Amino acid sequence: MQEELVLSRKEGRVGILQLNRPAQLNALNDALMDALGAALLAMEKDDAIGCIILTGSAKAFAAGADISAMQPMTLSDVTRNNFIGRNWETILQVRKPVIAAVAGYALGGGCELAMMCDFIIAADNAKFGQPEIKIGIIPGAGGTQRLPRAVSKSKAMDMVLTGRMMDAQEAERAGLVSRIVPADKLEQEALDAATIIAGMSLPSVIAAKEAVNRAYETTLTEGVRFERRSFHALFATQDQKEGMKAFLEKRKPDFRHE
Ligand code: DAK
Repeated sequence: MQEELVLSRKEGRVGILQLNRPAQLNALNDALMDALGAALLAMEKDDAIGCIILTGSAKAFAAGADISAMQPMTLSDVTRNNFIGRNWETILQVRKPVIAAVAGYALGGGCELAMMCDFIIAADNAKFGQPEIKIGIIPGAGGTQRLPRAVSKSKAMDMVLTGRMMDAQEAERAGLVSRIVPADKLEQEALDAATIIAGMSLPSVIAAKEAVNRAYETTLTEGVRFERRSFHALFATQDQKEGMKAFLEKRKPDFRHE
């Protein structure tokens, strides 16, 4: 029987998805991306999940799109089948936070997938890169757009044009990852962060994610206006009343996600 390409489990209100093609360093093929999309959408629908972790193996988050699958593809193939567009960006439909927990290689499509997550926690052995130029292509799943926004134009150009990797320390200095942890603590650190987020009021978590993402898509004035509307709207939730009441009563809030 074929191993599942994406392993899915729950820890409390946290959903954990693990890419599972270890022999190919989690190289991303169509079947895996279909499985990942389906698993993400199932967690998005599940009221018992408030935050999602996406991770790989100890050696690789994902070493990129599957080169053996891509090598024979023609322009006609990739255009007709909407290669990448069809199933690689399902993660962007998920409104709950998705944390990338990255150990080992996050290269090419793997780095792009990590950047589509809301933030990246890196193991100290993580390596990031967009090496597509070395195999005669360029990043095709947002790397040329998200990397400069994350690390500046100069560093993104360096990475995309030379194909070199950056280690976890450089990635943290550049702002690509939010924190670095020892490799053997990665799972726990990601779970701790996700558990904190999943314990917040889900409507405010969704509003917060949407507002931060808006910063990438609009002007400062429009972004602040958008934030203000969402901020005002949260006063319609029970959880806003409960959160503030609990603070005043010096107790933990009992959020019902309503
Ligand atoms: N694809 C397929 N197989 C891969 C792979 C990949 N990306 N990366 C590794 N593997 C396989 C290796 O072939 C090897 O398989 P066997 O020989 O054992 O059968 C196995 O995984 C272990 O790899 P290595 O033996 O190479 O392991 P090492 O530790 O020596 O080296 C490495 C690790 C990560 C440095 C090396 O494997 C490597 O350089 N891998 C390729 C990294 C890479 O170039 N990634 C970018 C792929 S291109 C598009 C949109 C997006 C994209 C493309 C088009 N369009 C819209 C058209 C995205 C493109 C990419 O991501």
